[in-house]
Amino acid sequence: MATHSSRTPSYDLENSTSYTPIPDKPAAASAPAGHWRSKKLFAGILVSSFLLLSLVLLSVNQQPDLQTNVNGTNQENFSTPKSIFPTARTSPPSRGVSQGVSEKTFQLTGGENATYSWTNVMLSWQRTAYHFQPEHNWMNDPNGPLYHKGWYHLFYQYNPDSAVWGNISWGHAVSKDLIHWLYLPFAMVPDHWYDINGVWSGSATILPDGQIVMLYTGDTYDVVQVQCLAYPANLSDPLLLDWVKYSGNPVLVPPPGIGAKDFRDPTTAWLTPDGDKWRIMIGSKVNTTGISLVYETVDFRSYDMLDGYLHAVPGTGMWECVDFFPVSMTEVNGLDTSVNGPGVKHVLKASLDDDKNDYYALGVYDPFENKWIPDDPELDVGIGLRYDYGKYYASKSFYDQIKQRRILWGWIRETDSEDDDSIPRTIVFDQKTGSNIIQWPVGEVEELRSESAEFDNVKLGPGSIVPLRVDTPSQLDIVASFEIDKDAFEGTVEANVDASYSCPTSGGAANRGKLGPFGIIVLADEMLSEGTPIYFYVTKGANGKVETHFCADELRSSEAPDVAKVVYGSQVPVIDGEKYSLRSLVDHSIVESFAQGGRTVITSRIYPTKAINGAARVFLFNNATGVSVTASGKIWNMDSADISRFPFNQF
Ligand code: DQQ
Repeated sequence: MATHSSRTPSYDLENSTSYTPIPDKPAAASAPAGHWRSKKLFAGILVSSFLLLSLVLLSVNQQPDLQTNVNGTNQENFSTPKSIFPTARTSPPSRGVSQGVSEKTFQLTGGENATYSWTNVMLSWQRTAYHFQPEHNWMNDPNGPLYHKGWYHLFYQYNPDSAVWGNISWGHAVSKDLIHWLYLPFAMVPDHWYDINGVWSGSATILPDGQIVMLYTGDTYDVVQVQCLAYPANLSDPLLLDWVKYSGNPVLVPPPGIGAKDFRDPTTAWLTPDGDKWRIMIGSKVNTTGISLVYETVDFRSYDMLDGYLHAVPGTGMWECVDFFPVSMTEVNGLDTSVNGPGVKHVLKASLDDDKNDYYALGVYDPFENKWIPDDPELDVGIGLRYDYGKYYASKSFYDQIKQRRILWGWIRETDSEDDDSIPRTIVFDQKTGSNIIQWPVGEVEELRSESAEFDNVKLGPGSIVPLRVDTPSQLDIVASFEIDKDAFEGTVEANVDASYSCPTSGGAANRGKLGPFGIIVLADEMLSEGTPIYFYVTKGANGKVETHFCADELRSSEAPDVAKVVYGSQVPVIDGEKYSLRSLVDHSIVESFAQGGRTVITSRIYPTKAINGAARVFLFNNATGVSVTASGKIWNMDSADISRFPFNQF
């Protein structure tokens, strides 16, 4: 029985409406938007294997040319009618670089570019409402996050002139709560010989006496990567408006054996065991081995390089934006960067330039030997776990001394060039598994939750789909848990289970197994010609070995051919007795999804053409063939964040 808040009607099974989105004739594709509301739901629950079959069939062939017929027995019923898709690939771009926004251009496998006639309605919809992004133009990595005198500060790689990377400066914004942001004037621009080609990424260190040290990479006039020091001109200014570049810059140049273009992105500093020196790390590579160099300093002006590397992993290529921080194995709070000792593990993270993903590993840091040893060499940095299995790169963490938590920000790239930073996430060690971290959106994001609706014990038989009513389908916080029917689960074995199941190569939610997929579909249109399933896929072999995968399937996220559409995901640990649980933050073109409380995370960047504004829908689904699934959860509409210029005239 559904329950609900007093503010909105809940998803109510008894009064629910049926859903028949797939026409058996192309002409039905133009049915009025409200059509689906008119049919009564049999026994209160929509169990539409028919529909799931159509989802399967529609998803089978996901080449960018969506008019390709599928090879299914009901092909004439389910193939996408040619007429309902935009055909013009030659129309002029809707918006362009000159307007501060770049067009999407996605390279098809054949090498040619595909374009689509994006309308301004579609493009405007794509701009997020509660993720941080600049007013205009290009942004990339988050830089030097810190908390100072009542304000969270975020700096970011920014091109003031255009919507493509270049002329990299440090944008600057402040927030009281990590959600609502006020833009400030640039903190730093390329104006010295040592950073004239860009004020690249860097990190902040707050010294015990409150001083703030900012280290960043400068790209010199002759394109050499050097490290530079900057500091606030006036520490008593809560907004830290003015930054001074140290007159002795650069403070570090590439050491012998390191390429001039392979030496960047200094970390936050941590103290040596004696507490008399600071150490920083810088990412690099030697041939194809990714490495982290460590330097010691007393004053941040002169440095000694320590012998060897903190760590190196062959074959991982250039390590960008390295990060190194402790996590507690016993406490729930985050740790300041210099903490070490019993009950502490260290996370080493590298952003791999080669594949543009953020990889981390848990390990133990020996500060005397200056070595970090991974707990599991098979899950070493760059070959094992990722922060996020979707679009998420160049992340940086910082210690929030006010709330004793470690907060992580990442850059959410897209195939267009308007980029966002993720909702800040807390990071803790997963004390239940002992083998991964947990990421979770900061609690402050819940300030944006408004009306909600609950769904309780929705029974999803094999091949079923249930619509959930929401008021603002482009801005949602969805929490859902799923239980597989226990007896059916015990009795189900997939003798031929593919031990190498992986979301990216699985074919997506169309690929049916006995125990999955099941989950939610967001940003779908009512005909399900567009939609992004976020789901679990469980495999259980004859030997009883169970694996759970958490995936996000973008294959049908958009009818436009000029955007990337892939299936993301990875395994997620599910401990005995746990339900399968997910949370998805839907914010227009960004969907951040967290499985099992944040053990596995996927950020999708999707560009629907129909499933936008009021036309978007949300569904629960179970496309498993062998088991029923029961779903419960809650959906909140999310307000927009206030992100605007700092109102200097009011102060
Ligand atoms: N972006 C910065 C570099 C960094 C890269 C330049 C990662 O410092 O290595 O914009 O996205």
